Amino acid sequence: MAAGNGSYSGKDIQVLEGLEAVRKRPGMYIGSTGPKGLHHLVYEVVDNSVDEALAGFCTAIEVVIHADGSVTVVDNGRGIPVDNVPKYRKPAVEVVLTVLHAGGKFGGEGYKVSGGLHGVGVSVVNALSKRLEVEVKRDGKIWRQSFERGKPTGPLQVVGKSKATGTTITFWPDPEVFETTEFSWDTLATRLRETAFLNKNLKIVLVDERELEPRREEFRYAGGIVDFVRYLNEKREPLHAKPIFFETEGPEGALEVAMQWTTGYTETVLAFANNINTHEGGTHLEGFKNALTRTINDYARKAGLLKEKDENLAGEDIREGLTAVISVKLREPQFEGQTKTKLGNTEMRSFVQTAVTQALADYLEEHPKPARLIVTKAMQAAKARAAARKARELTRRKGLLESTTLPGKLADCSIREAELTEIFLVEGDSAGGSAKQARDRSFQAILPLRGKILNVEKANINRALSSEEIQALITALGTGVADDFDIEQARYHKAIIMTDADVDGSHIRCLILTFFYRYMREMIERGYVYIAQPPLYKVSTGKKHEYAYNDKQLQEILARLPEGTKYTIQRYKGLGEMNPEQLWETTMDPERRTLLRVTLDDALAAEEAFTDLMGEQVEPRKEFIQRHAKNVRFLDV
Ligand code: 0RA
Repeated sequence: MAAGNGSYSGKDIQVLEGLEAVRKRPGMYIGSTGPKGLHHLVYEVVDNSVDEALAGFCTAIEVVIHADGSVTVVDNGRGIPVDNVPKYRKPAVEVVLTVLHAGGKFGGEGYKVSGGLHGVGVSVVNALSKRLEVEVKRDGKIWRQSFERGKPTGPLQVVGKSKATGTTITFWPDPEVFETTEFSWDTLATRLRETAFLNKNLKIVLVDERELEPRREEFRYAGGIVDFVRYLNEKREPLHAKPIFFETEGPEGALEVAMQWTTGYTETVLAFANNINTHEGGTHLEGFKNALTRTINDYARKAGLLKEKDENLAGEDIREGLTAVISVKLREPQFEGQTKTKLGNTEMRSFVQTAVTQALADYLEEHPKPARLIVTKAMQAAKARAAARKARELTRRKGLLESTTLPGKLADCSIREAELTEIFLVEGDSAGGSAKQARDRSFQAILPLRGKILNVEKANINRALSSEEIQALITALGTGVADDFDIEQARYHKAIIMTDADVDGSHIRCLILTFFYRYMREMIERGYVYIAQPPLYKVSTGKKHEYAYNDKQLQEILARLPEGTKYTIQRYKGLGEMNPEQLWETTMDPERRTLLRVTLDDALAAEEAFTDLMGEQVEPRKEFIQRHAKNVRFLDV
């Protein structure tokens, strides 16, 4: 396929595998059949449109969530080819939608890079949709075909004329496959915004028709990843006015970097390969970090800021307060790691390292003022870290952080095997008291946390560690913290946050999550952190009662009641309103409760939410709390 001149024809499409497997084991192709997998369907279609954009043929993509739960993705690319594929004696568009990996871009030539996560292709979306409709505008005509659960319901047909080109795909996710088929505006908006940042000038529109008044947002960034960094730093205070930007191309691929230090303590370095967020890092990120550490140290010495006797600055001190986006594009990316989001191509390490060293050295040379600020900040970070280490050694000697001296208010469980046990982090002493009575003490531990635990985003590690609530949390969990963190020492494999269903409760939940995110990230990565789901309502009819965990369930329960039944509804405002038995049967009993597992799926969304809520500026925090008062959905839980 010669993507350059559009001389594509059906015979170029390669066939790798049949589709049957997809419906049998959907998780293999889209990760899960939960909300994550559901949203993956949209990304898969959009990524195909983005590929058209990367190839230079598409400038706009629109994603519409319809009232009936379907999603339409429209692009103005070339349109999926409609000519016959000899091997199948079928139009290419039908092959693309019914044969796994028949994307037409697996032959090495063709698209320079391909964005689709594992390149599974739109056929996977088709297989997992109860219905799918495709419309192609191409060669002056409009073509249309429909499918049910991956199978055509009729042949490709011409339905009209058009001078335009492009592809429109509408799909209805199959409720037989997915645990939920409800799309989240926030999840889609976050991902599409990110895609727009990574593809300079590409216009992506998201529309939600489920509301009475349709919601619409347009993402288009002339500055690309520089705008991305500005966006991430919107609620932070930059150390230098303009983000540093550079790009380069070589036989290995293409590289773009945007970076800006802030006065804060948070390191936010996002790395992408072919538009995929490589959460687990990889060679490109290693190359970047190596270059950064060396170049800043070299400069600090040359400028006389670091003396001969001084030790080199550590990478983490240099990256304190840094926000950076690294984007590489390469021909044959190798994705490794647990979630296949770690770039493995070895040539990328030296490619990125060389490019960043050169560009950053030039920048520092040409911008002495920001350069000095950056080095000074790193030197301060190094000092603070040395002081924190000393403080930790002191507290350790005093036994404060040792797991042998468990906090007084912890009601521990009797079983010692961490895999079998759980700890409830409970808001307030009174709810803590109920939870202690309600629990199964063999495997459930209770740690009441009083009031608002220290705001760790604002405090550096030194101060955070001296907070009593935080110390209790660390000792109870047994893992140590930050540099000393050791997941193997975890005393429980479930840490369950249990807070009231009100604004204060969601604030406290956010504080605890921030703490995990900053200092015990691996607890989240391992899937050890959960959020308890207490009910919102109790519906009583005589002696019987039922619980509702959301408004929809409440309506369902009421609708199910026989005509004329008398009932009362109690709305729970806090955990304290439930007696121990109720707390047990609704929220703590593993047989009956639902837990939300916290994942770090979307680093951007998490960063954003934590910064919104915890950062220095008051306005965004207020706004965040108002927007998310009812359900904190910023993490993909
Ligand atoms: C196969 C080959 C070509 C384009 C596409 C597929 C294609 C797929 C999708 C899915 C959504 N939008 C899309 N746009 C294009 C190459 C076409 C050519 O060479 O003319």
